Amino acid sequence: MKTVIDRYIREEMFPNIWCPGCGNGIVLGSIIRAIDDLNWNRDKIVMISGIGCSSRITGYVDFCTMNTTHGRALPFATGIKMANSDLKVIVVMGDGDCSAIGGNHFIHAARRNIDLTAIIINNMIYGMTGGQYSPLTPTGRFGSTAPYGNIDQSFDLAELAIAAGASYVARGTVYNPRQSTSLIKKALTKKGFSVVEIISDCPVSYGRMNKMKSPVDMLKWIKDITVSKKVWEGLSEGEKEDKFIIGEFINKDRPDYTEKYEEIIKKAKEMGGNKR
Ligand SMILES: Cc1ncc(C[n+]2csc(CCOP(=O)(O)OP(=O)(O)O)c2C)c(N)n1
Ligand code: SF4
Ligand SMILES: [Mg+2]
Repeated sequence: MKTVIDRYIREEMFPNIWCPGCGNGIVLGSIIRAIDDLNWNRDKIVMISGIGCSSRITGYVDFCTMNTTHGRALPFATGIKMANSDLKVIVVMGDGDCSAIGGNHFIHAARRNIDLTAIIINNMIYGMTGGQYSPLTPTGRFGSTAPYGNIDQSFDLAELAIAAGASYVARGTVYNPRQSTSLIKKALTKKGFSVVEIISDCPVSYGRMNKMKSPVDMLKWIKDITVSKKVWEGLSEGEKEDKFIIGEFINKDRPDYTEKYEEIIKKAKEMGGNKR
């Protein structure tokens, strides 16, 4: 019998490239379940990604997909949404893809509040290229380019998205795929720029360098470092270090960019090209 997942994947693209125990497949499952719950017409769904292990996701799903260049998934998605605002546009990015090379695109997409859903698979490392640290690698953690520990302060991606103007921001983990599904579902139905960061495991590049011997160890670690907002509020400052809040951060209404742009087109037509 076919599962929900089977109904949405491109079987001809399998086996996938992901290492055993990688969290990317769990996120793929959460995205598919969210879309299936919404019962959307798959021909109206466009999924865009950049480059990275996580970005391979667009190869495996039977929607309209584009695997673009590293860090540039949001500009491609912006163009598609502006050209046809009826489409449901979903962008899947890695932490490096979204917050390093694509960091500027991320804050400006949030600032414009363009009606897209960005799903960031945050494994806290450049998985595909061998474990270089990213702007989301926690301070003190190890990477192939931080053999003595990362001295950089990492971004809080959710706070960054909120400050830049996103309408919906949430964080889930691969340890809680059901919660991730429901957060993704809410993001997909939200008008404006919606962001769901999913903390994921890369046992090969991150786990090995940070003394986690197996994917199970990594999942247990993710469970330990993530807390609800309520639990967070009861923690001491020391206990809050290295912990991530999971759940919903913001859900607000603000005019989205495609609507504002359509109003401008209407106005320009009404004024027959006269600017004043
Ligand atoms: C312009 C450009 N710079 C660098 C690269 C090399 N590169 C490919 S994937 C990647 C990092 C991927 O890390 P992340 O976005 O976190 O995705 P992950 O592999 O961890 O899922 C880099 C630096 C590239 N392909 N293109
Ligand atoms: S290197 Fe890491 S992120 Fe890439 S497929 Fe392997 S486990 Fe997954
Ligand atoms: Mg990564």
